[in-house]
Amino acid sequence: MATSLLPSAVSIHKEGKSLVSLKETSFMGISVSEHLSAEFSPTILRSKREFHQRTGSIRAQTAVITPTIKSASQEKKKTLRKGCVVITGASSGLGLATAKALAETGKWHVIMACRDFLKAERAAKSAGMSKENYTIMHLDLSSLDSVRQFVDSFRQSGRPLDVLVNNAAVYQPTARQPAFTAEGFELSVGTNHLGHFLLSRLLLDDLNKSDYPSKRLIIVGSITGNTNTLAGNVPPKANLGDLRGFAGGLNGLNSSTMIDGGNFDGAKAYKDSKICNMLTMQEFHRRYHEETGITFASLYPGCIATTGLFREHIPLFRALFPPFQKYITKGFVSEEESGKRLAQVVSDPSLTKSGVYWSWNKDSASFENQLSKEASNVDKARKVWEISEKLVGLA
Ligand code: NDP
Ligand code: PMR
Repeated sequence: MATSLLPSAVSIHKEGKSLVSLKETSFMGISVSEHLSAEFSPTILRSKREFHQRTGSIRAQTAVITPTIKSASQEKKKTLRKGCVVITGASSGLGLATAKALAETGKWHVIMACRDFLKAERAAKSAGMSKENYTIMHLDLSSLDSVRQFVDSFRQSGRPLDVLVNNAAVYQPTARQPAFTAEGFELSVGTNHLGHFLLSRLLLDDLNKSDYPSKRLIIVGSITGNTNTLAGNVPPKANLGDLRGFAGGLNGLNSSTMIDGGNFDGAKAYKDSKICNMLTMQEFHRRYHEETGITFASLYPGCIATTGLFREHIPLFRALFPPFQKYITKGFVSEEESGKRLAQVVSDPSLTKSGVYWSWNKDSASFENQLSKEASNVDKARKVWEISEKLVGLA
């Protein structure tokens, strides 16, 4: 296949460096400040050559004329087709661990939708994933053009879409000034919520077309966006307010960069983005579950205190956070364990219920958890949906 035809085969270079200055930060009573030079390395995009054609067996299922005399081999093919799952942000942490867990079963082909192709390739290799079980495709969720290009490239690959996992996220707890997406939305909500919102809306059709027995759309949520928990009450607390900043486009020009219209706070913006993720999952469920049979789900995978999510936090935080979660809150979970949890939400036959926010207890057994009042507010979910549609150009 001519890779040059694919939008994702073009080389794009992000230019420049950005100097992010960190504000005075205190963790457990100790106040620290420092400066971080965040260098955005050029992103090399390549497209994989191994675009396997969709097997005849997938099509054959819809073209069987004499269903009464299905041969044993047809039945076998039906049960043996590999599922195809797209995981955003699969180059590290939870996304990588999930990709690995699913690839290892031999039952899944994982599309690792990542902004840094080389990083993803190295990560997949060092995780020991074998080549026939994954494909890396470029996706930068902080650019809506990139989201659209990804959808085009994915469609050109000819693969079916059986499960979509919206996992990628950025967290900027120490940024003094807001950063922005290509379209000028505050970076955390722009990437974690709006990028995924457009991706999910565009790929809903593809999911709907899949003939896989259980089609799922998963959006990773978190405890810290839920104010009905101790973790969710650590300041700054998530709060979308009356959505005035969101309605204004989060651009810091004619509106606030924060959804509730307040002053910029990177940690709050992340938590707000997680509420949007959880509200969006429920709104998808209300609008599309009955009609499509797709399972919509969110989850809190546990506190994976060692991941790259905390890369912009101060070194003291990064050093103390894992032992704090391990020995004090006991909420710590390893990347491997969190990957197994998300992999369950992708493929476990017992987790097909839609509209659910999954969590796991101390014995690592899954249960349906309660969302906070705000993260389950039906009216707010509808408003967030409608504003998001406008911001990403769907309405
Ligand atoms: P990581 O930082 O390890 O992983 C985040 C992934 O998102 C990385 O692969 C990163 O890519 C990718 N990403 C960031 N920005 C973009 C972008 N613009 N376009 C495409 N990909 C992007 O963090 P985690 O694994 O911890 O986080 C994964 C999910 O888990 C998030 O949704 C987070 O909210 C959630 N979560 C995490 C918890 C934790 O304790 N760690 C707890 C609860 C939820 P790159 O490698 O190029 O930086
Ligand atoms: Mg929290 C049961 C208690 C619990 C749990 C499960 C978490 C998870 N945290 C808990 C409690 C506390 N935290 C307490 C008591 C404090 C005050 C010392 C505390 C502090 C704290 C900070 C400063 N915690 C944090 C931070 C972060 O910067 C992390 C964050 O909010 O990222 C958005 C974080 C987290 N605590 C968690 C989890 C899962 C996180 C991070 C990841 C996330 O929600 O995505």
